[in-house]
Amino acid sequence: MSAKGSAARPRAAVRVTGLGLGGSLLLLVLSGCSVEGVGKAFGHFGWPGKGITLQAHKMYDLWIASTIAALIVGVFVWGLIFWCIIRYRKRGDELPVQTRFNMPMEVLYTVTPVLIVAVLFYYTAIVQTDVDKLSKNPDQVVEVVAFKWNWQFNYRDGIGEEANTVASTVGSSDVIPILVLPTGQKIRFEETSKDVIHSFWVPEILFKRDVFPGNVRNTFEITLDKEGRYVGRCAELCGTYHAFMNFELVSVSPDRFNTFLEAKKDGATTQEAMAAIGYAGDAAYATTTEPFNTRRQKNSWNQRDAVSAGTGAAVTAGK
Ligand SMILES: [Cu+2]
Repeated sequence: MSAKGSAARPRAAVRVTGLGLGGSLLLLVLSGCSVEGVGKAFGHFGWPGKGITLQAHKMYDLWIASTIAALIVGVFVWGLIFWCIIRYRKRGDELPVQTRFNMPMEVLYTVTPVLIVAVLFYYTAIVQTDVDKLSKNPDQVVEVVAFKWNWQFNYRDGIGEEANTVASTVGSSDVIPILVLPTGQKIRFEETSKDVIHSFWVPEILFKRDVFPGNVRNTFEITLDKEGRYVGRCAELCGTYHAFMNFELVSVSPDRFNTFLEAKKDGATTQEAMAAIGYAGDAAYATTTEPFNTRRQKNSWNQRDAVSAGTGAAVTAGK
């Protein structure tokens, strides 16, 4: 008995020390020390990067920190497994000491996973609440209207269905819809669909939300903190041309955004308004994706150049 007891105690001590080390590492990581650095070194653990909104950065940190925590636990467990395999490998026909109950170990086995889950839950709940938060007075309100198979973006003068659209951009078979938005401002999205369920998704925002038809008006807010042009997609299988239901988010400084919006309000086309903020010529159109050719002949899925009519319309139509 005493031999078993003294053997179990150092092992338990090693385990507790290991857990303590793991826990402090987890805390260190969750406190945001060098989360981005670690993420970069490991290809962001499958994510597109740190994201382009304040909300995305929080989700990114949570994802990387959780993955690191999981890896720490994983490495510790793998270590124990291999240590046991080697240390207690079969050396002869003699049976090893048969043990049954070890209360401290049993308690540790139960408490440790519960603690890990609790810590993950705590940080997840905080980040989720933060990402879902709606401000009382957003700086911009954009109504996202999805339909088979394109997007319309309405710039609104207030919150809710009763507000008015002051300007809008829309996509067609020939032109990818462009959504110009300012950095550093709280932007509220209000989503509605004309037909089936779609989903608004910009991979760099690290976020997507379903767009429902009928009375459901899904909302969310973001604050962009990086300028650039990013492809947006429909992330809910909505029909034949779902895969081609793309748009482009153009993130610009507030000054340029105001110029764009004023131009649109004055009746300019989306491309003229894009030119007004320095995106002239080809740059006035989407650069991250291109329109899908909807004029293909039937049963010609693998055929290139199967255009029957309308070639060349891409630059003029759909403004
Ligand atoms: Cu869709």
